[in-house]
Amino acid sequence: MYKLISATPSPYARKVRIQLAEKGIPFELITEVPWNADTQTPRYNPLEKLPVLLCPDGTSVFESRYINEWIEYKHPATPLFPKDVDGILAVKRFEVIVDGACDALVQMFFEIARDPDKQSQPWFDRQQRKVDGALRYLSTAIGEKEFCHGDTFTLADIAAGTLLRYLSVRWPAKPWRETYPNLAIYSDRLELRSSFNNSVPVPQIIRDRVA
Ligand SMILES: N[C@@H](CCC(=O)N[C@@H](CS)C(=O)NCC(=O)O)C(=O)O
Repeated sequence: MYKLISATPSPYARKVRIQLAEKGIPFELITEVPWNADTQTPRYNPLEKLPVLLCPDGTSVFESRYINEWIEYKHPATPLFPKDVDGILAVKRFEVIVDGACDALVQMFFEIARDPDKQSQPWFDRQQRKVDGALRYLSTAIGEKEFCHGDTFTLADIAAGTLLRYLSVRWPAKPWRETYPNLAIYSDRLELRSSFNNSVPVPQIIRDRVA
């Protein structure tokens, strides 16, 4: 059986959890705090990040977007990519935007964890602009539709949905729901799926100093 090294707030890990659940692939969930010194993540990923998918043959797969694609190739049933090339590329475009926004949010999270005299407002603002840009993009691209692409649930929806819920959990003061009511409706609808409902993000306490 697969094992997935995951963290409870991680939008990256949640993408893989949701994909595995949507496809009905059983896996053992291993919950870690990747920022703590005793994480086992570096044993399996030279980049020291989770999620990491541990395969029954002892190999590991890492980098969420690559894991998602790897799973699509290895387990094609219940496809989460469209069939046509243009559709696949359109879905990947959503994934790129969402991962970029999540990366910016992680930067912001650690920027404000620094001692006050070491924090950089211009750096924080730069990251904030990326998140704002991604939300603007998603709001326009999704509009009032049920799904990001076409009329089926794809990896694009998994990505967009995880970003939106991550915002609510880690950055509850950000008024994205008011600014983009269409995204709030879209997110709430996705969260009704059992794959989403069973993987609701929860903040973690980071014990060790990181920044
Ligand atoms: N691009 C990576 C980002 C993963 C990532 O940043 N994971 C965080 C947890 S949410 C992590 O493990 N960080 C530890 C580190 O960067 O040292 C992916 O998509 O998998």
